[in-house]
Amino acid sequence: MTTDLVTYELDGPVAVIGLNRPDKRNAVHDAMIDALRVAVARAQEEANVAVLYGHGPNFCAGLDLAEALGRATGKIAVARKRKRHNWHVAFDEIERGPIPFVGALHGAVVGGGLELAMATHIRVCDESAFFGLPEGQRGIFVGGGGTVRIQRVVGTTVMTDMMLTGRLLNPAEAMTEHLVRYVTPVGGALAKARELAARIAQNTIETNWKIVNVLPRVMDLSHDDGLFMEQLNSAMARPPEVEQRLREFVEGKAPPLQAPKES
Ligand code: 1HE
Repeated sequence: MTTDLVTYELDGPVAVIGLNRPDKRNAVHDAMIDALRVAVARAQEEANVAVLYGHGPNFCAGLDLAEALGRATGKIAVARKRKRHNWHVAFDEIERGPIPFVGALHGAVVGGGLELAMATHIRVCDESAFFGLPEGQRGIFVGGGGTVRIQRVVGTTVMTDMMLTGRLLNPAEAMTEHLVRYVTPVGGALAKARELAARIAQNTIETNWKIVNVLPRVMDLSHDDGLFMEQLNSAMARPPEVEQRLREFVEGKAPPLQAPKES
């Protein structure tokens, strides 16, 4: 298994993971998923936060359509048993793992590329980014968790439009639809994502874990069950880290609140 398809760098508490198949616009084939999972697992062991970006002029052109054609024509064997989809496993490992991920997006963020981006917790794009779901044009359907992750964020109306018409969203529209939270000038997404990641790394590991794991699950619960889950988690504050953070504030030693700039 090669990991060259995905680059990995550890910058203090921040792991920086890059999709590295720019000649194919970082299209995702099975080997890329395997390499991504290796990088994600490593980041989850040794970093407090991770950044995910794409090498070359695009974040990711989605499913490798050549590999998909190979499967459709029987040139590439399909597994005899129906296992859990490897994209679902890989993207869940990102979204529901121990550390937050910041997505740095530019150029094409389409199809499975958008599904992958939506597995990250905060998304930054630059002005070159465009967002789309061209599955309808390709005769296929979303398969990387889009029906769950994208639909919950943008709503059924917007996702249906994107899929039926193939409409591309620009960064301003992506911001309106909550696909991204920050827009930078061209070339600025990775630096902004690293800046946000460095800020997130200052939180306790425990609270970051709760933020990325409790919030999406509470979204799926009823009012009562959601409040119960919240109570369980807020009661589960772990000393001594929490004691130290509270003491810093009470003794006037905590840094002031800071508001990250929009871009
Ligand atoms: C690819 C892929 C790919 C590029 N699979 N090889 N995704 C799509 O429908 C998007 C398909 N890609 C594009 O529309 C364009 O490539 C881009 C807009 C992303 C970039 O355009 P451009 O002009 O910069 O590059 P290009 O000339 O189109 O492509 C460069 C090379 O990358 C070329 O290969 P080459 O050997 O001829 O140089 C392309 O074939 C190759 N390439 N995109 C395979 N996607 C689990 S369900 C998820 C379902 C989906 O993701 S559907 C959406 C699929």
